[in-house]
Amino acid sequence: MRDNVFNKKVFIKSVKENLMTQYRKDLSTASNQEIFQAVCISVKDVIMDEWLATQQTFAREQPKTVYYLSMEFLMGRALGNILLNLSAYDEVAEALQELGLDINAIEDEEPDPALGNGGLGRLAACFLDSLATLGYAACGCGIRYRYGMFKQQIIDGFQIEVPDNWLEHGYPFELRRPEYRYEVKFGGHVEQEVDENGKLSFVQKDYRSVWAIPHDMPIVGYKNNLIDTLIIWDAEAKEVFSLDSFDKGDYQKAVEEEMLARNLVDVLYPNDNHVAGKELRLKQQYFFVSASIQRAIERFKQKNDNLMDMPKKIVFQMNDTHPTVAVAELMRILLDDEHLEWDEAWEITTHCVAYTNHTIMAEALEKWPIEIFERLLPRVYQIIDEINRRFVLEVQARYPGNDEKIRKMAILYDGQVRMAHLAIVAGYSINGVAKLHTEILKKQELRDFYEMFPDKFNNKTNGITQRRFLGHGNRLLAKWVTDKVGDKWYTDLSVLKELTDYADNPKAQEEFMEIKHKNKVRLAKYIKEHNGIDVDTNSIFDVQVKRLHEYKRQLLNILHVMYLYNVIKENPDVDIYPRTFIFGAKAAAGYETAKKTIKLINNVAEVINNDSSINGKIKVVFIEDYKVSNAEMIFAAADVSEQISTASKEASGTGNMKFMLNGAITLGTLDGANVEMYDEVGADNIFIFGMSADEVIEHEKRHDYNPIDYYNNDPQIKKVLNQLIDGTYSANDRELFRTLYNALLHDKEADKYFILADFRSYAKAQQKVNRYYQDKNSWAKSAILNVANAGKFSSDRTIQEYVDDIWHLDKVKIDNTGA
Ligand code: GL2
Repeated sequence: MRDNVFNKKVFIKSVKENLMTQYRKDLSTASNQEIFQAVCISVKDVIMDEWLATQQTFAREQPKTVYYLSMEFLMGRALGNILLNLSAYDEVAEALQELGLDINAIEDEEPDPALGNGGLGRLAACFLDSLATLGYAACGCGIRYRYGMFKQQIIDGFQIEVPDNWLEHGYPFELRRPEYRYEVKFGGHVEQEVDENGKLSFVQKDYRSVWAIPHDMPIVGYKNNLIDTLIIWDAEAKEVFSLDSFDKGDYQKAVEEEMLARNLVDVLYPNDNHVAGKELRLKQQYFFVSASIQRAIERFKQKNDNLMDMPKKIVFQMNDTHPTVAVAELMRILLDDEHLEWDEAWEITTHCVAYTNHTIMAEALEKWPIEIFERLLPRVYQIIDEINRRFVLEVQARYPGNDEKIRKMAILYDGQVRMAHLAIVAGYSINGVAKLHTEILKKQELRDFYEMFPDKFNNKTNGITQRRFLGHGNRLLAKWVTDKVGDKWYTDLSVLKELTDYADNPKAQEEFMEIKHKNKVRLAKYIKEHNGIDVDTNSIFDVQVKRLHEYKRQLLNILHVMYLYNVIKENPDVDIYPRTFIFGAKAAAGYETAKKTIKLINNVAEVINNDSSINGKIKVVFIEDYKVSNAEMIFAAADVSEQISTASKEASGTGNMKFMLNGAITLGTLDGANVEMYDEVGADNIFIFGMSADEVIEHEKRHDYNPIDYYNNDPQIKKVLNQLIDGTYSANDRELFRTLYNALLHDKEADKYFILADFRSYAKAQQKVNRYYQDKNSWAKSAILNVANAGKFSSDRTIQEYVDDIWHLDKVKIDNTGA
């Protein structure tokens, strides 16, 4: 079937027909957007058959299914990825070429569905790709935000947020399924009723409710005919309110329900690793969780009549604390709708839910005021109260008289609902996302829970999908790898190890560097078009792209650039190989320090890039609107990957892995998954600097860090910091960067992220990079070894570990004759 449609001739005919039926246009008059839509319809035709065949197979074979509950799925563009996984990319590219069209230009017509902030949301997307490719029944469950992650514009060096109206032209790959809608209730109060058998039940009264309408997105497995589903839920008012209701006296209610539905899924909160604690956010969480669980249970009941068997067929993986209200919602449905006893419901729940922790940052730990919770979700709150009551008894039995334990571990405490505690008490598995992170959880953050439930804890080091981040993003390198080791790496990344044989081979090194150069030319063109800056494609491309956050220390990077600039100015003959420092980062809209850092980077760029006296030795570029689609191009072009978070703060990182897979050499701290990358690639092929996680944690405990000492004792550091407030980079407003200066030296928690403590060690590592790059063969060898040792970081490996240790899913084979 695939052969047929992706036969070039058939495909071209189908695209032309779609243009005619959709727009009454031919190729000469259609816009690229219209051609994009027409191409998608042709592709969808193929997908639909396989999707149906997959769902029929699932219905017949009843494999255990993972429901991956996540507030965020940072999918990125679908078309190219789908074509790649259908192994039709080249055919379609050629077909389009015959029509005089460039596939890249057509792909560029697709908006980036940006239903996520950063690493956590992109991880969810990589996981779905791996689940489908490995042949598992999986259902991603999320929210169809009308506005995804904002688009970033840089105006006069400042970040401006522009709404991301990704649905403007209609999204071709989503399928609206109103027939599978569910009601989700908010507010009101709970009444106790006694039924005819004398059984007590709890009924929510006077609530407001909305319909949750699922939209299905296909998740195409790689060359295996299997298509899983991502459900994103939209909200609709239950009754379209009409003046009619006025007479019935429920006009007010109808208006409120209309408003509730309209606001509910309007926008993704643009905070990464930080909670704003807004009531609407809790509504969003409950909304998609309730709908997803209702759907899972209804499907289960179609083929099973004993709810106690649910754990054999269903697992809910909670992606961070955001969906952990799932614990109580599942209990509620089992108790109130299915009329099970508490112990039965608890038995099922505690064998169906598992929790992944993605951060130890205190400001990211979700706690909701009981007042909000009780008002919004009165019945769910009652259930949490009961779970807490029983858990506290357990703690008391285990640690008699130890009130401290209760204070630290209770789910309800100090007027708040601690979502992580709810997840840990109910979840049968708790995992961190890199070895170091899991150890920190066990020894520090979740120590009491680890002591009580040691068997629940496990590590699952993150991964990335090689199909998007090498196969699609770096086609030149993908082809080179295939020429060397065959194409098995698409589904088994460990075969990259075989590239080790080429690391010392001068011809292979030359080919590799030539590909890197071509990718740099491609990025330089993008930078010229978007920033108007000319960059030297022979310079070292030194890249830091990720969300802007103090702990990720973009500030350390730019302070070092300021320092280098001083060095060059003072000593124009200094040995510095030309370097382009490339940044890309969005800051949460309300995060002032992060936004100031963006402004600083842009102002430094302005000064340095326009100083002809340094002969273009260093340049600084801030790429606007960093997102999945330009990320693919950036990774491919990078020589140096900056992974410089304060040790212990970055739970894992996944950008680090994407750079590695594309042959960039990491300059980083021993934090998150960098530790495991170091283990894989070896000390000679990575630049490590800075304090260890243990050292950082020690200083934090002892409160003995004083950044002023570094300022006073190191004249070059002093000079750089003074330049923040002497107008060097803000001639018209010397006070502009005062807050950054104070944050480093004078605020209460001055230099919270140990920038000055790590500065010298970082500068030294940078100096090593500078020297090493000039030894072309050694550099090429290390770069190739990075690719060769990236195999561990495939999300296929991660997913297989989740399956083996947590989910226990069945592998499914889809008959390729289709439906
Ligand atoms: C994060 C972590 O910060 C990041 O280190 C990790 O790689 C990802 C995925 O596990 O999760 N946690 C978090 O809240 N966000 C992340 O990116 N937003």
